[in-house]
Amino acid sequence: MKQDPQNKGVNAHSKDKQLEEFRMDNTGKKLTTNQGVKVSEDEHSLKAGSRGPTLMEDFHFREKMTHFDHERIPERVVHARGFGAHGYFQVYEPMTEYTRAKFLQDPSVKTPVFVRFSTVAGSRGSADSVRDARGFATKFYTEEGNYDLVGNNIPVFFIQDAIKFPDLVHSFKPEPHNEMPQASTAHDTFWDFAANNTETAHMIMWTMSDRAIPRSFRMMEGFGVHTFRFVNELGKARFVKFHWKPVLGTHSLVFDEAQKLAGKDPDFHRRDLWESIEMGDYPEFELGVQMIEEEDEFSFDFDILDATKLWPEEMVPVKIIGKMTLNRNQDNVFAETEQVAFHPGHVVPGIDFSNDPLLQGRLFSYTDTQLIRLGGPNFHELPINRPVCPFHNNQYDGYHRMTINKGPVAYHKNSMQNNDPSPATAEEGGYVHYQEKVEGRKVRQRSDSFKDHYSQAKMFWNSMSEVEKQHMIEAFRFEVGKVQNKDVKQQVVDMFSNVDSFLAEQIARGVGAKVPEAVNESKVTLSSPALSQMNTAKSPKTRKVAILAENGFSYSEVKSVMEALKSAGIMPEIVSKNLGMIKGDGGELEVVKTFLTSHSVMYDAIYIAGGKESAESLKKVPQAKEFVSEAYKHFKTIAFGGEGAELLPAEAMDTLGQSQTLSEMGIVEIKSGDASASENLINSIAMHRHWGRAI
Ligand code: HDE
Repeated sequence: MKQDPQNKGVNAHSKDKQLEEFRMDNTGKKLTTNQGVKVSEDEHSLKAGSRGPTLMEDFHFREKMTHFDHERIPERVVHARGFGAHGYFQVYEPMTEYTRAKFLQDPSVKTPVFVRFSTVAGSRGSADSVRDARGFATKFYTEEGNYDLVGNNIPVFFIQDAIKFPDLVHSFKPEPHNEMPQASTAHDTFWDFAANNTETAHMIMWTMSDRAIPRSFRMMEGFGVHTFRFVNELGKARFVKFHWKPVLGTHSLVFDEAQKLAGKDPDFHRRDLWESIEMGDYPEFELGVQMIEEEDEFSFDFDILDATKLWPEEMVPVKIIGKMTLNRNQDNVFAETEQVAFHPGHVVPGIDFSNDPLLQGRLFSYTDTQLIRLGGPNFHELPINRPVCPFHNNQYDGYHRMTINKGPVAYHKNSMQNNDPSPATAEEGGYVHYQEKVEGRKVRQRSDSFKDHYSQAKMFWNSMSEVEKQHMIEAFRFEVGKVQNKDVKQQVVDMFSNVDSFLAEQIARGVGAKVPEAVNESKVTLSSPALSQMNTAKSPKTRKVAILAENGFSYSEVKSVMEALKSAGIMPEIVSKNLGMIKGDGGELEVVKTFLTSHSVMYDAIYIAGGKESAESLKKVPQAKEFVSEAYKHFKTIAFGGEGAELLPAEAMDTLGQSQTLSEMGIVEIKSGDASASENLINSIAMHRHWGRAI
């Protein structure tokens, strides 16, 4: 493997170029063994007679079978199900004042990145749309080495000290005696852990909110969670928290839809990511930082080292410093998504750690887990993990070593090799740890400043809209309702009465527990508008619309709506009873999905085409009616042309003709020749969901 000796010229293509040396294309090639010997036959093992036993000397059979037998590696102990994509990152303006990190200096430099999105609890084959936190891990291949920002889509964590991580994970994974349930916290052990470890309260509020069922990886925020440090050239440090803000805004599914998707399309999120990149709709995320001066470390009513606390954006503004664009799908999921090895300890000069006890423990865990998962200490040599800058040291040998290190010297200091490879000074780019003064007795204790478990949980609750609060109540009722142990249910209700008495009462009523009498709810009145998804960016771009049509549909109407949608960056698809062409009055269109191969949960909006004959035949298809009623139930925009109105659900029919109510309800009438109709539809789709229809 060649390395760029000058360490120059890292650009958006550097990683792609490096990976190219490892890519293998079998087209037009002869089949060989791994030793390169051409194979003459690949369907029959070598036998003593056509009905006789297989012979040991069949090296082709043995090699093929042995390799197959060893194809699997252990899945990640958490975040097992994930999906990656390549792209690049560009800073908007030099960050010299705050950090010396080279990739944050020059706005003309495109630093290659690989991102892996994941769920946390489920196995590698579990469904994408489950209620869970999402991992959002980014590897920046910078000219100074790899920097990993290993975050989640939730800004806080369940626990404060890493030593509790194995307990937390054991509680939410399937229960060991019967290995149920898969990819879900809706079971006794998780809620038992929660109620007996009340530092979980804040993150549970997030996982019971819509944040835990994102519409798309492309529409969720990312957070570094911990407090890190930026350190500039002069050695001045500031505390920093990292944020990713999706350009399309932060949007969620509704729970019923998420649950149905888990069956209808378990690959919903990876398909969405893959397809959007294939179509050139590149996902974009802006990088933001919140910074706190070292001297302000104790100016807040929470401890900035406590990972169960966020820094309210209204208090500590998020400075947007750059943008990441994901523009290339991986070539091979195993080689890239599965073998990529992230580690929050992979930092570059200018980025340093804090004493957050959760972060400190992570700094141990990630390399340790790669050793078992990737089978030895040389996982940094795997193509996806290699830095794009040179790397030299005296670490030799080990399983699967690929580098051929030359010469007899594998130690430092030495005279035989002029002391090479030699340490670099800070000026030469050497990593110098921030010289934080530390003093203290060795104690197994947690700081008193970590003891408040409820104030920010309450702030989160205060920040939700009424609709979001209702969703949370339903999520709690679902999850705690699945708990068998009555005592655990009561403990959970009692715990959340410390957050909000109304919430606790609602959970209690739903799960058959007692409404707590002695309520000790948090007195916090603060709310943070940034936490509500109602205040997010709205865009119609990349939304998917199902057009329901049958023979006899109104061709000119559908054609003009389709064109308008496409030019707004929306993806329309014709859904009908059968695949093939359908005839309208004036032309034909191709059906790409049927009521069997798709479902309304796979779309953001639907449009029932006008045309008497089309509407008549759609009415005879029960799945077509279900398609519409489900879209209605999931608060999605529903458009109709002419007779298409006959498929609208009864509640929607009642409002027909009252144009004000119609648009509030997200129902759009397409009148032929009315140019504003398509525009109304596009605006309605951009709203994401129409909560005016709620409850
Ligand atoms: Fe992780 N975490 N984690 N985690 N984590 C892993 O590393 C761990 C935590 C996160 O796409 C593991 O390579 C400990 C917080 C992501 O490959 C493991 C603690 C956050 C991913 C591990 C935490 C994360 C992981 C399993 C408590 C958000 C997937 C496989 C101290 C900031 C990365 C692996 C990928 C994966 C340990 C808590 C994010 C076992 C001990 C907080 C996104 O090393």
